[in-house]
Amino acid sequence: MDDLTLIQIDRNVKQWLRQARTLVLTKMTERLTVNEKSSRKDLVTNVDKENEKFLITKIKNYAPDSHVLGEEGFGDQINREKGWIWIVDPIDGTMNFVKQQDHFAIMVALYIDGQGVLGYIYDVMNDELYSGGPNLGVFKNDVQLDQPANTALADGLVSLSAPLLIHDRFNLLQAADESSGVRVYGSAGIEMIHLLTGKIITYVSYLKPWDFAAGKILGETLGLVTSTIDGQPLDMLSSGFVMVATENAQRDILPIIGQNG
Ligand code: 2AM
Ligand code: CA
Ligand code: CA
Ligand code: CA
Repeated sequence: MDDLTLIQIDRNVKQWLRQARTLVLTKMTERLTVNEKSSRKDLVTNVDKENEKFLITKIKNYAPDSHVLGEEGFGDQINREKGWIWIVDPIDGTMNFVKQQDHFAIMVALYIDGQGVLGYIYDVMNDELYSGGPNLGVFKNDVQLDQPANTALADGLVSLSAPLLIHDRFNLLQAADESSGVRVYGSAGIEMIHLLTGKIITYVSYLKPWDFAAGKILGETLGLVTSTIDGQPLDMLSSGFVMVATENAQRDILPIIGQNG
């Protein structure tokens, strides 16, 4: 794909995302319909669903041959990486959305034949859109971001998902203890933004494709490494324990993971 086409797609996606943000902000002023999915800690609202439908309609109108993987199920069944695959998380951090009306993101990613091309993480309440990909670089709104420093574990803050912390999985508490400290934001998208801007140096969580699709593209563009928790390559269509980190932090954490069960 030539750069001109890429820039045109990028411009369109940003426009949809701004409209999606307005949709979410408007719907937030009305009463939410909140339902449980797998548990009382796993919520979905009418806004998640309406925003996913909105984004899928925009994508399908613009690029009808695309396939869309959406968290709330309004997209397509996808079992191979071929072609244009868009991955949509209409509200990432739904618990934060419901309880805090803050700290949530809209995320979109475009993969072509399995390669990450464009990624978007929109911090709705701060009106900060992180966007880009390997051919464009990474931007916070209109400002290009530099690579974050390649900080070692001992010198930076790490983020672990609450379930991993609470249940002390994979010996991660020791890794956390060897860092400068732990921060937990409750939205994979917001954690990714903190990685992109160098505010944290590692994020580990159980994630599904829509949770990490955009962050993987943006993070790798800025020299961060994304892998499974044991350092293996991520399959973009599978769920699992994911680590996003600076190269040095990953090097420091991998030997700690899994020690003592
Ligand atoms: P979500 O809000 O889009 O569901 C913290 O909960 C982070 O983990 C959020 O980014 C959330 O995304 C994601 N997540 C993935 N699976 C989850 C689950 N089963 N329950 C709650 N959050 C989940
Ligand atoms: Ca969810
Ligand atoms: Ca999510
Ligand atoms: Ca979601």
